[in-house]
This record gives sequence, C-alpha cells and structure tokens, in this order.
Amino acid sequence: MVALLATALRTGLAWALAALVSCTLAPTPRAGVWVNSLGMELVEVPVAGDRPLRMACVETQERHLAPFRRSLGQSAPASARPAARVSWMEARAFCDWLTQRERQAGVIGPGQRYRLPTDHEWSCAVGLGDLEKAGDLPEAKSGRIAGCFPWGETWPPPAGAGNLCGRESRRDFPESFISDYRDGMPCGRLAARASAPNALGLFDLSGSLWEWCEDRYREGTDWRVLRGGSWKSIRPQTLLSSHRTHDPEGYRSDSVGFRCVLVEEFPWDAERETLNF
Ligand SMILES: [Ca+2]
Repeated sequence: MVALLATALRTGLAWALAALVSCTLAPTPRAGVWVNSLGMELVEVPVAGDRPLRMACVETQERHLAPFRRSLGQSAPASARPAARVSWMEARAFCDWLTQRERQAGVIGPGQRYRLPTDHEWSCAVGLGDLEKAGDLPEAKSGRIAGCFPWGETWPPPAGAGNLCGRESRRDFPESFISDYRDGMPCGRLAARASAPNALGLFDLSGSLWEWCEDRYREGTDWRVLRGGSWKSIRPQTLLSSHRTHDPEGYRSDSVGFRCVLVEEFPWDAERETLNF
C-alpha cells in the first residue's frame, strides 16, 4: 500500500510538472543516471498520466547489441556507434533478451522490463507530453504542433541540434541539405551525443537515427511509428517534435535505430510477455 501511494504521489507530481512545460521550456530534470549491465545510461522521464519510466540517454549502440547478436550466432561489431539497420522486430527481441538476462542476474526486479517507448512516452521525452492526447492515434498527431522542434522553436537549427543533413552533406546530397546548419559530422557518420542533451539528459532525439516506437502508425497495418528524424533529415516538417513516420516491422535502414526504456510494472503485469499494441 505504501508503495502504491508513493507511486500515485510520484505520478501526480510528474503530471503536474509535465503540465507546466512547453516546447520551449523543456521538462524539469529529475533523478540521476542509472547504468545497466550493458553500460546503457538511463534517466527518468515523467510520463503524463502514467508512471514515470527510465529511458536510455542515447540510441542503442552496436556494442549494446553485440552480445545479443552473438548469442544468436551472428557476427557483430562492438563499436560505440549508434546501431543502424535494426528492424522493429530485432529491437523488440533485444529488449526481451535484455529483460531476461538482467532479471536472472538480479540487476532488475521481476516487475521490471525493457521495451521500446510508446509513441506517447517518446512525446513526453521530447516535451510534448501535455500538448498531445495520449489516446489519440500517432497518425492523427503527426506534424500537428507547428514550430516546435526538439531543440526549441528556431529554424535553421541552432548549434547542437544534432546529426542532421547539414552543410557537411552537400557533396553527397547536393540538391538537398540544410544550407545554414553545420553539425560537425561528415555525411553518413554516426556518433552518440551528436546533439546537446535536453533538460532530462536525453541526447539525439533530433537526428542521428529515426527511433522505433511500440505503436502501430495506423491500425490494420504492420507499420510501426518512427520518431525524431535522422542524419538524412533536411525539412523542417520532418524534424518537428510531433512528426511521425512509419515503416514495416521488418524494415532495416541506415537511418533507423532505436532506444530502450525500462518500465516498472505492477505485480499483476509481471507475467505478461507481450504488450497489446
Ligand atoms: Ca534520434
């Protein structure tokens, strides 16, 4: 009962904090960084209307995926580069593998699990938690909040906005690059923390790699939501915090990756193996 009361108080506090923010005033910093068994750093994200969760500060890297892929007999690089060409299905399988591994090792409890963020959770991470209705479908919310980017309201992007298709890419994409933005990254190169952190301590919500979410973009399809743009992104509309795109669950691309969340489940959720999306 005490734990439930504490959770309710924390949830209420998170809701109150989220209600105060706008796209120009990022969410209030909360708890510190927690590091898991793979060296992934996670920070707490207040989720409007739900329990707070922990989200990885950066996109999942090749070194994080390597032990999972090797457990399947695959060769895998172990660099600190954000891992591209990861399908939604592989990302989910990785989260399940990591959940089992850390439960068995006692790193996380039986009521905790890793998964992809929901579309609404990703919105809370980028500061839109109180500006969108959690229950609306992702497609209906896509691009609906004008002039609001992960870095603020300015265009062109300011320094530190992230790994986008800036002037460094003009030789590779001469017809389409952001002429008045430099990210300092050669075209096609990926590195973690290419953006400045937001107030929660999250990096690269804009650019670097598109990030898979749990949700379907449209009912009746296998299209899953992608958020945040990538190193190929040039258009303001694509980089809006509220923009969503989608691809099939098995799709792999050099501009698509993911980040994990760690969620606290109530005891009666602990045996659930799949989420109802
Ligand atoms: Ca990203």
